[in-house]
Amino acid sequence: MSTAATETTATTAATAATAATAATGTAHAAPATAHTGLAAAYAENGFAVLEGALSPAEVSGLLAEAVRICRGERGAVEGAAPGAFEGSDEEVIRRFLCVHYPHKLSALMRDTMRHPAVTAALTAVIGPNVKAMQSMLFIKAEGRPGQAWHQDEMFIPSRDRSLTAAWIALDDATVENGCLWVLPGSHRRGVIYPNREHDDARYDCTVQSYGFPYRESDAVPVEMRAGSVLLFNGYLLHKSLPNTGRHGYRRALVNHYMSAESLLPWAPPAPGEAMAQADFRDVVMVAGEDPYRYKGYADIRRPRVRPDRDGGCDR
Ligand SMILES: O=C(O)CCC(=O)C(=O)O
Repeated sequence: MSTAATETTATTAATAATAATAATGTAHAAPATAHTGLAAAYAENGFAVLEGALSPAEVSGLLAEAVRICRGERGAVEGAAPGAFEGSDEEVIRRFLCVHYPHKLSALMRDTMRHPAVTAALTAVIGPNVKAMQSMLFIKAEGRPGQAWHQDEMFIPSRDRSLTAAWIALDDATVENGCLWVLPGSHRRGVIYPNREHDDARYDCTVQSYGFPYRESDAVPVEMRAGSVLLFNGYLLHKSLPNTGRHGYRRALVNHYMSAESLLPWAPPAPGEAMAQADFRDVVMVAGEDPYRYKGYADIRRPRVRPDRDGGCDR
């Protein structure tokens, strides 16, 4: 994997705040200076953009691999509709909103979890020992929904608030095609807000957060070039809107990480085990040492499609 083309910069809120200023006339995030370090800006805002972290060749390789995954050439994808793998590449990939756990199907996706530029940034914001537990491959063709306001720690709990997403843009992500929107600084209170079902057709079937002290007008779109990576904290409120482009995709690969020191209570404890000891071991080490290596590793979650609104929300 090449690092030569990698210019990892802590552009962070400057990019998003500039975008927000352009979109709404108001800067919603504290402006970053050229001297703002990645970790400091991330701590302040809850997110940071690594410009050009992946080379164009790496992005092309991932896009080609995405086609193989959606064609079923890398193995079974649970929940794929009958006939989903048949047709032209274009017909096939647009049937998928999102495939969960592509790293379980593809060595390239697994290797990308450990991309050197991303790993360097992760160790700066998390610490020296980092593990991954989830990947998601979004295709999101035109007309497909976004995901309502949420915090990732509501779904993947860490014990030390270290959950961090690396959202890798595989197409230029724009407001039109459904880039992420964030509420800068919303991670800082360390509160998990309540969530509920919704019937808003702009969003997929995932529950939405509510009751938080921020307004829609505080939200900032994070437009990014393909190959750039958005790191964001698991307590940061974020959402995405539908792809309203006339044609095309908003593809992204999203990997989730936390400190290797944190237990991962992502499933009920085993019989006889205390809740406080629950530790989901279907993880991939990406940096440093695993203090729980003695427990061994598991292969539990299966690659699957994410339900969207085609045919309603089947909950
Ligand atoms: O990419 C999207 O549209 C949603 C992704 C997201 O919210 C997440 O990765 O937590």
